[in-house]
Amino acid sequence: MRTETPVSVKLEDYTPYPFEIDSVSLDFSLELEATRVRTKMSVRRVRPGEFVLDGEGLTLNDISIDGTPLQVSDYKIADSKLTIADVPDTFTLETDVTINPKANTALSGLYVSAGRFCSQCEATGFRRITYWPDRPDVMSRFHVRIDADKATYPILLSNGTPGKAGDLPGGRHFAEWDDPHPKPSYLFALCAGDYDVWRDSFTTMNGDHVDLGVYVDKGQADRAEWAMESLKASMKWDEERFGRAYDLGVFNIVAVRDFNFGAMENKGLNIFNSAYVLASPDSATDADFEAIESIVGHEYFHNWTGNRITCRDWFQLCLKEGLTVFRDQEFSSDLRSRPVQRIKDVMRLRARQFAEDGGPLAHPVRPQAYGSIDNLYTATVYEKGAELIRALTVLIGDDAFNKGMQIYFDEYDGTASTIEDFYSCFEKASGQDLSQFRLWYAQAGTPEVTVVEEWDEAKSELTLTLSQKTPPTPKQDTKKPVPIPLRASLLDGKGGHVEAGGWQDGETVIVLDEAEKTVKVNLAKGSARPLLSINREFSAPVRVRRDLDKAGLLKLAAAETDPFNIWDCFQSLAKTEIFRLLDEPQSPPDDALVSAMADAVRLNESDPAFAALLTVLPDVGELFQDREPADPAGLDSARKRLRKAFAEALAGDITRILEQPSPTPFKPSAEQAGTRALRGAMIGLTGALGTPEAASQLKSHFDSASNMTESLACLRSLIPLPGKARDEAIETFYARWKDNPLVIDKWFAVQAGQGTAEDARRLSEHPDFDMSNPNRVRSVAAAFSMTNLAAFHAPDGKGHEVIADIIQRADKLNPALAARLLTSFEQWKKLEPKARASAKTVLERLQEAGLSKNAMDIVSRALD
Ligand code: 0A1
Ligand code: ZN
Repeated sequence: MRTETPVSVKLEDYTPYPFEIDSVSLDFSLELEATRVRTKMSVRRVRPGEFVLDGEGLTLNDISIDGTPLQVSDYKIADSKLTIADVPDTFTLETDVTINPKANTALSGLYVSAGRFCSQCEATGFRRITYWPDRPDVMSRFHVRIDADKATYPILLSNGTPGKAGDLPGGRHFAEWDDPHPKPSYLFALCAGDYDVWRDSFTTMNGDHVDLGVYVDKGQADRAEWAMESLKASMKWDEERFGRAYDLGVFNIVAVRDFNFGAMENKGLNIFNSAYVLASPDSATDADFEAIESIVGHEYFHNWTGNRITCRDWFQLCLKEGLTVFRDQEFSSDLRSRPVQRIKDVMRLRARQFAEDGGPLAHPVRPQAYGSIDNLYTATVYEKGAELIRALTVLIGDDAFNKGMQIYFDEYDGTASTIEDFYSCFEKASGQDLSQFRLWYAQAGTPEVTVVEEWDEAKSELTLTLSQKTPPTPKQDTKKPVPIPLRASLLDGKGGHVEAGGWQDGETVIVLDEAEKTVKVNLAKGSARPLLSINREFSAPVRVRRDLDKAGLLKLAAAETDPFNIWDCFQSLAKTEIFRLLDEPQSPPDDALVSAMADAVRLNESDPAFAALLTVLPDVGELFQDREPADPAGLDSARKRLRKAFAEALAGDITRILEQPSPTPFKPSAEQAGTRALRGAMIGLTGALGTPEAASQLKSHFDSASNMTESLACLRSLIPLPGKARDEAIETFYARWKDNPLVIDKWFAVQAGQGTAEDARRLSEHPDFDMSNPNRVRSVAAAFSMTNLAAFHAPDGKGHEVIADIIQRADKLNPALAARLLTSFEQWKKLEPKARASAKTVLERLQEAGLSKNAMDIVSRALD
């Protein structure tokens, strides 16, 4: 048995590095199985302490100080660290190591994807390339020289701007790259191979010229156009919104098929999962175009929030990630529809982060300790981290927020900073003490806010009693109150606002910063009782509990002026109705509610992207969070009954909308995407009807679809409808796209996302299933375990077994991937007894069998 119980790293143990390394030269001689890396660094002592470097899986050929080779007795290599006992105060260290990129299946460090070299160094990949103090607070100027076989690797890229290049004997060539900006090692990047390039340029607001390139597989350059457009839009947006320009003459993006995450913000050389670069109208959905735009933006925005100002240590990860997610969400809101973007962001937050916060893997946005850094790239750090920045803007106002950001950029440029540094800027800008707000970063769990209203008719006075409570989470039993900024408004029920003393334009921000708070609002004598709209635009990441019944919620939905809250009222109504249908399996869905839901869709048809969101019922993952013990299969069938009734109520509209032609020629614009989103919603509802006629309509729509959004929507809707139409669609789709891996990923995912455990197993045995490719593994395993909860958590335990088998195989190659897949078990304690027992057995079996450090960290926390 192999049990690598992770040792925990603690925030309180942080000590600064005793040395500074002003500059480093890296010399790569690329060979698939034996790459030589020669490193030369100028080291300067700045405080007392040992000279220790990190290094993992390196074969050390030579090591010298100031040109004198070290003897084996001069240094120690143990536990992935190289320690040199006696070093001068200033010296040059040279190392020469050999690494094997081809054998690197973990995709961390330097590895090979489709015969080309690429690197991934966040968080601790650089130590798999050379010996180095691999921590973000050691920042250095990098000079890189790469030599390689010219015919196989004609393009050699690294960070910064290109220097000398030329031919070498033996068919080899070399290229040099210089990055003038000091950076931590996690931002180092190298790519080498044969690519096609989509080129363009950008002139910054300072008049500087920037050469832009998107490097992709041969023959695919035109599929990089949208990524390039998104990059230029991002560069312009950061100048206009935050006054920040790009700072090098070159910005390159390289797309790779094998990548553990979405993309990586390496300085001047972003490396992307090809799923977030390549797009063409026939092969990419609107969701793909939107994701490319937002991820290109995200990585570009890191140039200021992450690269120029980086993190002191990995506990501060949210400093760059939460802030950069906030920035990319704002970018998408400005380019597309703000309310639609807000709803999508909250859907994602509730599905992923609220679930995480409510289970055994819950952790604060800035934790005090972690077992494995790779497992800290979570929805809590990213999504809740972004919500906290948004809540800060509500708390201190946009002007103080913008001022604080400028202080941050100006005062902390070139540093490795902390959350405290960041908040000091907003304290300066707003004059407010934000120490209580920072508690949000230290406490895990989603606060629950209860709102009780009392109306005094005689005094025309509304009394609001607001209270907050954050449930216990692992190692945190009690919580202190946090400041919760709730945007609020009083509605007159006729589409307008009621003027209340001190509320500007009918709106205010109530800051609930105690366990309980009472707010009295006095209205003009004789006023009718107003309706309260609260947590408008989802101003704080909390669950709001209100004493509103179905009639009250319907009335509020009709009176609401905030699109987010309109959508949210219907979400609450649908949720309550699904729970009722689960508890009363014989009872039909409530007609009045269903027709109100259908009316809301019709009423908003002029904003089709918003109307499409009104057709989406809360998914099982979200419903799950409110039921203990949770019965995913029961919730799924109750949800399907409501969805079928909803589809029946919209039958005429479905036909009418789908009879109109899809917009041509295809453009990935927000406007066209909105139209297609509503059409896609109608295709989805056609599937929910579940009749043979529906299946044949879907099949004919599938056959004539002119874009991937609709083609995939039809395929998705056909999957749960067994029969010839479905089987033919599955086959035709495969035959048409078998040479396009990104589309075949979708083909796997739609089937795994709606099939049984047997289907998931069959897909994992398909000849195109590839354990070494994270996208393909996720297209089966994550689609099944994270979006198909009824089948994954089936009481017979078969769903758990199939995923556990995939995880065990994946872990041997790629621990970060396996650990991420394991998080799908995070809700196991909430399950009904049979599924709960099966999940426990499977987790214990995995623990017993022995797993990587990353995977063990998740399993042991889940079982705790
Ligand atoms: N910083 C990247 C995310 C990322 C993290 C780790 C990676 O490899 C282990 C790769 C990417 C981002 O926020 O986009
Ligand atoms: Zn990021």
